[in-house]
Amino acid sequence: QQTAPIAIRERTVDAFTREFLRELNFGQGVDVERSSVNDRYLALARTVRHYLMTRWIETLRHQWEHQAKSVAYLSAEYLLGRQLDNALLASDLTDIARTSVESLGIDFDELRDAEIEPGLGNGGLGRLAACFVDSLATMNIPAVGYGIRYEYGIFEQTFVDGWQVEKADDWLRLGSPWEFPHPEAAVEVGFGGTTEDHEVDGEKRRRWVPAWNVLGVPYNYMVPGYENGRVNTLRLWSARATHAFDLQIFNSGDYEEAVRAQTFAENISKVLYPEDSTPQGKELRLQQQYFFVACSLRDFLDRVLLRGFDLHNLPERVTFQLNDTHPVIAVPELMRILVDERGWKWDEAWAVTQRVFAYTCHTLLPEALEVWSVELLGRLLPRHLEIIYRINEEFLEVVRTRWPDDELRLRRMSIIAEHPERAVRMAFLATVAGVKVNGVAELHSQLLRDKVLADFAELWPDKFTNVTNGITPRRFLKLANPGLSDLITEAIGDGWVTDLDRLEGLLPLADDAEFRRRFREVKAANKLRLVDMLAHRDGSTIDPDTMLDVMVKRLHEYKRQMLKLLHVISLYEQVTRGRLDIADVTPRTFAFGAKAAPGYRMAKQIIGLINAVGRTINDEPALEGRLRIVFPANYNVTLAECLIPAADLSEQISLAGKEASGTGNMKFMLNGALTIGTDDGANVEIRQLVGDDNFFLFGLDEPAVEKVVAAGYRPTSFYESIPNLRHALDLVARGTFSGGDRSVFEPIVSNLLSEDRFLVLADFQAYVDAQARVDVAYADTEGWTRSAVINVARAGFFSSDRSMRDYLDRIWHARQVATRP
Ligand code: 26W
Repeated sequence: QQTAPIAIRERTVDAFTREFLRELNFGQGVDVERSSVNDRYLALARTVRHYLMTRWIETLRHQWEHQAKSVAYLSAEYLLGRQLDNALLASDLTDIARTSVESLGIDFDELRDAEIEPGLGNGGLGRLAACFVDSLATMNIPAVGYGIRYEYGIFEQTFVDGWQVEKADDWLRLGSPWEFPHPEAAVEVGFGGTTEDHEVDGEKRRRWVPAWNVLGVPYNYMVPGYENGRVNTLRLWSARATHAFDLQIFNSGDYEEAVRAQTFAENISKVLYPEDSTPQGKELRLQQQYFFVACSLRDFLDRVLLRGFDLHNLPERVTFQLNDTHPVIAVPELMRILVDERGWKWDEAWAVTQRVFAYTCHTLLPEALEVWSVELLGRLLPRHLEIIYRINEEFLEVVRTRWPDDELRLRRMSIIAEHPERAVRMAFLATVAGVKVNGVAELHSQLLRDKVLADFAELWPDKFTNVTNGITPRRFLKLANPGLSDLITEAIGDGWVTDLDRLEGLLPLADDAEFRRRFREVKAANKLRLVDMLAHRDGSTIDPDTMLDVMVKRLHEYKRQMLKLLHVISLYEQVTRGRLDIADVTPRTFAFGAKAAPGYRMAKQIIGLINAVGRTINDEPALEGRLRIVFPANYNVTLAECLIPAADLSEQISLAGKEASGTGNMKFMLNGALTIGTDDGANVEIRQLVGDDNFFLFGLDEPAVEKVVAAGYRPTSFYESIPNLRHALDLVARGTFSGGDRSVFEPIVSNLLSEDRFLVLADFQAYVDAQARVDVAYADTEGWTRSAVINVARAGFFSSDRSMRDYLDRIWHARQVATRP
């Protein structure tokens, strides 16, 4: 006999208000009059939470009873963005909540703005995970997201004299109404120690005797589906010291030492590593990875066992999707559980392990591929290292059978690299263990097959597949761009929110002058909203009547923020030297948003230069109202939601063959910006969908890049032969943007002139030419709007719902299960 969950409260303004006041009084201990904005925000969040709770409980119960196959998404990052708006949207309570709160004389928008977004991710990979859990819930797919509850998320970026300075992101400081801790369900995780043989029922077995343990406390987060009554779970783990530490205090009498040990344990989930793409091989990072993966596997397997399932059938119960290599230590962990703890034969365990993991690769940069030194792995996870060695031995046997006497190939494919030090190649381990390996855009998957993992693709061609990334239309259209959402809904109904292909219905309206006029009206209103937001946020002013040209993403040389900056510098140089009439320059606002990894020197230099150029050109009277740079600090999901809907031009200008997919490109397209971009990542697919007339393509493609590099690339030849490029670089070199001090930006200039790894100079002219085509197109207002509408209409493919369908069909083979009729 089960008790029904407490029935959902009446969906009326009065009921909502009663609940809100109860939360203020009983939850916060204040009355309305004396409540702070934070009190009110927390009460509002908890009120909305109540409405979702019944559905959450029902979903969990249903999942338990239904026994359908689940997806367990393992990701070290979830870049969630603000939760309140999304929860209101999913539960269709936005209007009720607003009316209710305003009836009490409270500013609703002020409460929404009080929320600090959980920035538990770096960039693309973390945001993708957040979009995926949204789609899984909306599509009624039994799924759980596992990850880490970092106490400090991605750092808060500030600028001091234009240079990036990082501040700790204390996102939990005002309380966190969206999480549900379950300390009673904590899981123990071991580290260090030794391995040994022992006997169980007369049989020899291997076991691991860890030297120290920590506890993983699960914190559950609701992941509400869009208006479908389903609420999935995101379970993030937080590290705590075990009671063993208390005992240590008692025994050793060294209280301080024992407390230090406790702090040590809790360090594991303290802070998100802010590097995205250059792994540092830091011990704590490996601890984080093993910590969350061990907790997650234990948690999931316990549930499977509790329901009485046989672990031999695990592949029918779950796929563990590995979000890049960060969770790959799960592979030896599952083997250890099955072989050491449950006494399975190696082959039996490997047969199951090989069927439950699938691996998504998110990069092409060789330096981004994680490797862990054997020394470190052996010290931290000695049993896992033994297991990895055995997996490698058996794998190399397979290679040897297929290619006898091919020593070179063996060395190339070995999971253990020998140089520069013995190290485990996590991407290879994932590829060997995974049922499937996927890239994140067509081009990327192709390059994985042909280059990065070519040997493996030759051995197992069927293992490789593609799933092009996607974005959730709930957050990135419905929430971020209410004006455009309403216009679309008026034209084609509201089915697009869960079936984004319906945007195709807008195609005929690209030729409708009245629709185009209203489309522009929306864009103009979004610009005003941005002007307002920037003025409040950091006091910067922008002119809403100029073209808004936006490049927002992590700062990385391969993404080539420098290419865009050189274009701006060149315009400045030509105008101030009188070689270009300012009247002939399309008025533009160049917007940048980018965080640099704190240890990435060149990236920080580039940020310094963008701000320095900004100061110069924004102060130049000749450019007043014509050219302006804005670089709001601390680009994050919240800022993206305001910037992207206002954009006219989307900059996606990475060197071809380097950006795995990009997802920002999709967000701009969906919000009616046109793209200037290279043939890279998902840009390729965007261009195929909108056609060459509605996309500004430029630059070398991937094969051409290969050729240029193979022939021995010489950046100086471009410097010498392109006067405008030379003038722009000379301006930087001469200290024009650094008060005459030539040394400040010298590293940037000399790097571009000597190495220029990402061919900025080689693509400069093509980029400038493409920008000239942008100017011509923009001058034709009607034509531009038409292209923008076509971009929106063709964006359906990039819904993360479609990505989920592809994962279901190609990798997971799980089914959708409706919680409610
Ligand atoms: C420190 C080690 C490390 C290495 C790589 C940390 C994080 C990474 C990520 C894979 C970087 C990342 O976010 N990659 C991006 O993933 C997006 C989602 O698939 C793609 O759209 C981007 O193109 C890719 O750069």
